[in-house]
Amino acid sequence: PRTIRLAEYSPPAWLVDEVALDIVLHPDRTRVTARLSMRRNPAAAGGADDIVLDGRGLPLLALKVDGRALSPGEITKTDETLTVPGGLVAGRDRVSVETETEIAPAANTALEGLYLSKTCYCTQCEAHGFRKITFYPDRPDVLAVFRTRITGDPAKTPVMLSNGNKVGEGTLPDGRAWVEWHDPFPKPAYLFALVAGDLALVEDSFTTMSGREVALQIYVEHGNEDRTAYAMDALKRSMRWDEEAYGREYDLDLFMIVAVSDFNMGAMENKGLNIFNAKYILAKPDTATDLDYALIEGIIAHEYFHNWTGNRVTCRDWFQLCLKEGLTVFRDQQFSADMRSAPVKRIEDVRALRARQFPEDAGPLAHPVRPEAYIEINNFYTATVYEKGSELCRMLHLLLGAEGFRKGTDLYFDRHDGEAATVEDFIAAMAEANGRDLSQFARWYSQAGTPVVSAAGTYDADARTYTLDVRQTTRPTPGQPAKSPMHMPMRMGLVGEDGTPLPLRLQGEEQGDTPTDRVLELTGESHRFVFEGVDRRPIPSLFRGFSAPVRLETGLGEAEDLKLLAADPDPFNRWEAGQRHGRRRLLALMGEALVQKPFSGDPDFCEGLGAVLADEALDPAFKALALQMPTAHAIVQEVTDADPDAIFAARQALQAEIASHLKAPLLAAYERLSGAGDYSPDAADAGRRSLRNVALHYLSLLDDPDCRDLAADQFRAADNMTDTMAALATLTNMETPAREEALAAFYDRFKDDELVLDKWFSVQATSWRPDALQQVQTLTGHPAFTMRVPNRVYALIGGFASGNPVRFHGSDGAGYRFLADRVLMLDKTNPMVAARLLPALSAWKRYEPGRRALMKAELERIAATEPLSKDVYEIAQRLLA
Ligand code: DPP
Ligand code: ZN
Repeated sequence: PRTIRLAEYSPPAWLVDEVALDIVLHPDRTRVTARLSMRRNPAAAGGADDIVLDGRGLPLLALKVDGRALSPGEITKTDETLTVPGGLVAGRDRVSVETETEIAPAANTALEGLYLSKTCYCTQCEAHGFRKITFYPDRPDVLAVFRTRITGDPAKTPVMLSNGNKVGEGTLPDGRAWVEWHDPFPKPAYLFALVAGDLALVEDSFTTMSGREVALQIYVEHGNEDRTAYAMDALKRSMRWDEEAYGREYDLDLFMIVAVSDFNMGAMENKGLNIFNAKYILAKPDTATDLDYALIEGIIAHEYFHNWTGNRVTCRDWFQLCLKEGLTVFRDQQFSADMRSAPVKRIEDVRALRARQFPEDAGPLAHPVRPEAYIEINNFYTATVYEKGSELCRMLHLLLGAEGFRKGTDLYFDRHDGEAATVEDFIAAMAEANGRDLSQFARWYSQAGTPVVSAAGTYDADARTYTLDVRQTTRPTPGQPAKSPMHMPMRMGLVGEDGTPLPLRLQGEEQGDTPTDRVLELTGESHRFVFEGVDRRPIPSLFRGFSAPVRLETGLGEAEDLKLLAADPDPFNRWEAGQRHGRRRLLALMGEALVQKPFSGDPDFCEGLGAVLADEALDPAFKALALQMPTAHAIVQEVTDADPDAIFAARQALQAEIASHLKAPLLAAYERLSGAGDYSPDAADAGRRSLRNVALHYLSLLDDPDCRDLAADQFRAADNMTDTMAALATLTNMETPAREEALAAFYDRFKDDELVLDKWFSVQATSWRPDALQQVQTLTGHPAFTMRVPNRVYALIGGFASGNPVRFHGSDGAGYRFLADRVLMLDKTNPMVAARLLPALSAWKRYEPGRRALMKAELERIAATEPLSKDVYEIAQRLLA
């Protein structure tokens, strides 16, 4: 397979001004005629350039250039491209190219291009799906105005949608129906969408800041209309927020969202016609958890925000993916923080970054936020591009201030509206709008790896000075042996033992109004900051709010961490101190597990957590996060020769200790927080449920008559899916007849509800019982299991491989073999989803020699299989390199 490189970018020789698509639907023989009004690109090289159209696996049924039919001998066609030789159009600056092809949506199991989700036609064109629909220069720097005519059987596809506005419809003499859509905004082909099916419609409207009325439409399967209210509300809040926060108004008179059951990813921001994985639209209290609601809100916002960051200003090439994704994730994170609790949202986002992006940056799949080479671009929709990409925007926001950042985005939109831009364009707009030099900052886009920042402080009581030394280093990553220092903001404070904020006056600064929280900029390998007028020994609270995506070595000891846990005025660092100490405890307990020593205790830590639990001033959602110990995955990143059994034993021991130490207050909290009043998915109620369910989790670890029945009782009493799932997850780990009863009752109640059934599969896949793999294998034979629906695969196979850190890593390697078998099976039908399962093996080098060898053997078995998709081939190669 060929490697594509950023350095090889060249502008397209031909542009497309307008495209007229004529699509006649049929499950096995959909006719696609495309008429492209093409224009020679003045910015490109010569006058003799060929016209090269992408087209993957498409038959060419007819081809006309300026109305003249060309014979096969006049052109070159491969399985990937169609080339009209430049000689045939020499001297002409404008050419019309018309092609006709035929595709089979019903046979499209890869779910890229045009496919059927149940009986509904839908498309997924990002990144390279459009070339599976018709012949086209399928690259994001070719922007065209689309006119799309769809013809279908009105009994089967009464709803036929595409981008933009509906400009005509009618019925043919033979009874077939047609509609025509026109999208006035030039766009790359990856934003094209088509949906046709028998769908129910839910409507609403939104008045924009300039007083325009926009019709809002959500299309779902019949029967799901009552699950759209939250998504619709989130959409309206997103539209308002983007006006207020970024001055961005919606630009068409119609905004449509369609929910489909079969979708490889979360959702897609097609212009005016977003297509969503149904799980990120549909919600009602008895089918969706609080997490589902939060994800719906965030993803609705994300796709909507793409209308400006991605659609109006798009990407020049796929290496610039972070330009739209990083910025749009940052915007959706800001939105959710405004809708909910900002500190809680920040902690959750950092948890996700550490869980998914840090391992990527530290392992064989490490790549810069803007990658420089790929074989299959689908493999680069990664946590690094998305989540670290967002962190880079967040750092700019901190370095430039909220107003400065807004000036930068205003300039960026003004300057590049209707264009395909680059990361350089974005940085230039930020720099120019603020008169700042961001050239060193730009290194974040090209240098992979998580910087490690180590800090050391000394207090001089006589001089009343505190000297803080910080150093940054970044370890080598694949292809990047030598690293340079980064420009990063370090938000920090100094606090007294009781958390009192101390003034931060740097040597040489005027006395006066001294801040107690400030942003210092790190640019060199090391910096020394001397604070004056420090009248007592301080504890440094560094990188508050996680102000840069680094691994921090604080140099702080147990006592200091416990003090920060008790009293740091920055909620993020308060949480962070507890996690740091939790990690310290887990590492100590793992050592004890390995030599089979009885586990030691840490009453001070338990007391510290108890104080958090008791603190009336704290948000329950924050308490829930503070009480949860670092995950097994996080610990794997901290050690060499990781032993999953020792990590599991240590986690169980630490949690059991916390549970028994805090049994009374946890029980009291559990009772106090028990469901009062009607269910609301809002952050306050969700936070209470979250804390109560953390209490349930802890209490259920105790072999104690007061706690033994809590989960089963909660399962029976629950009136919302959050509480139901928390109880079911707890029961699924337990050895009790109530377990089988609950699983059976749940299945019985929800067997016809595919989204809820996914939860039933994944809860069993993530059980820590020793028979989990056997259960998963049995479930692959369950009548409701299918490898054809990505959500189901992610629930069962993905749930087991990525969400079961102890049983997936069983020492006999059976879990690895199971995953590899499934990846190879799936590679034949849906390579994108197959490749997305594989990173479950990416940390293989971090495990003890036995597991390491077993994982490597499975990766080698995959890599040696032929044929293999580009998707899986590339990931397997990189993992083994
Ligand atoms: N562009 C899509 C997104 O919103 C990718 N599926 O992230
Ligand atoms: Zn996106």
